[in-house]
Amino acid sequence: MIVRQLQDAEKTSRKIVDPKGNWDSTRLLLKSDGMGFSFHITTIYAGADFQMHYQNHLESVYCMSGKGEVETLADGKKYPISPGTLYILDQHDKHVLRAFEEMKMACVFNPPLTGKEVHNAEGAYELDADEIEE
Ligand code: 9YT
Repeated sequence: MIVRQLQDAEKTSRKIVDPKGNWDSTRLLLKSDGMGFSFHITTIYAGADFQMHYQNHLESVYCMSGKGEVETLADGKKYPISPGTLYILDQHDKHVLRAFEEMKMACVFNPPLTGKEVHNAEGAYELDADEIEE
């Protein structure tokens, strides 16, 4: 069994700060743990308004605190986010996330992140070299 404490992990390289200033994320469980998914505690900063498109990953996001909304760009639908909301990007949905106040989220990625990923120009994370099919 593996046990980790968020407060400890936040003091290590598990905590990644978005270079664009929208979020930080402490990646508590990673590909190297061999679970088939990764698990992160993400803070979305108040006023953040940014686009993501996880072309290479599926992500589920559970809101623990704060308020905001997520908009799917294919159909322009906006979904309010408050504590208790889970949104599931099962279609690799291109989306915009807005934080009306700071939000704390629990995020799960499949395939799992290796740990150092930040968004590329499309708002996606690149795959590890061994995950790319020829
Ligand atoms: C909700 C979301 O995707 N935020 C961006 C950070 C991501 N959760 C991560 O890398 O942990």
